[in-house]
Amino acid sequence: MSLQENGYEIIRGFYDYDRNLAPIFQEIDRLGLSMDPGFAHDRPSTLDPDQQSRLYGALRYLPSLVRLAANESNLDLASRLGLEAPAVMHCFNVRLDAPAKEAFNFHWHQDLTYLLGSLNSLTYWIPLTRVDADHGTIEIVPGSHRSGLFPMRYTGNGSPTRTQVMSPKDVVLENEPGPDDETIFVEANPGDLVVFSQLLLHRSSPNHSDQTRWTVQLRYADLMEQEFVDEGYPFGDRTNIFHTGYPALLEQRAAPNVQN
Ligand SMILES: O=C(O)CCC(=O)C(=O)O
Repeated sequence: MSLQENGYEIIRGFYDYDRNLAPIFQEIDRLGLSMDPGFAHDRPSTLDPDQQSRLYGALRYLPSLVRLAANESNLDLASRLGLEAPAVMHCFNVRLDAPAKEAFNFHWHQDLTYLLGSLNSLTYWIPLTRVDADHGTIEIVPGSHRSGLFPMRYTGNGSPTRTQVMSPKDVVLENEPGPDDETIFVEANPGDLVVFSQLLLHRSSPNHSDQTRWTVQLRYADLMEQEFVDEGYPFGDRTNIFHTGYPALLEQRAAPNVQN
């Protein structure tokens, strides 16, 4: 199976646009219009930076997003992909990437390093608009999930405390993928689902088009995975990877001659 081998899979036409995705835009437009009478998700944004940041802060609360996260088809798929007891991680969000704005782009990272969850947890990356190298997308390193955790360090001062919450900017890889590494710019349309292991290396790619790129990120962890249970179900809203046994566990797994 492609997810096991490559660390990602693109399932074309997984969502019904009108039923699953359009309600998200309806709610976004309602919010945006309450800030600016000229707002529409498919028009260049006229929001000032403060409004933009308030809109961004509100997106994670959209009822349509919560419904999508808890959608039975998502959970069934997670089961088919090997999660014994799939659970929604409460970090779902909508991303907006305006043309030529790169300040919020994520550099190379593995989601597990800042979100935690189970070692087999999955990211569902869902385009609400076309994604490709022109419109902006994610660039991924196929198969990178099989190498375990890539050496990385905390970018803040000293060591992170146990309750330090992190985002991708708080950790940096010791060695980022270079020109010799095979990477792919994911190409997908609204309705398609991009599923990947939270260990897959990926980063944001710039939006060169004149349209906003809209995407949803959902994550599913496995409540029955023994390592997740043993670690006390760690989640990135209250601790960070440096205070879990995950780095050591993943190093052991990646070592030659160790059976996974
Ligand atoms: O959509 C993007 O540009 C990156 C999203 C991402 O890497 C993440 O949510 O972990």
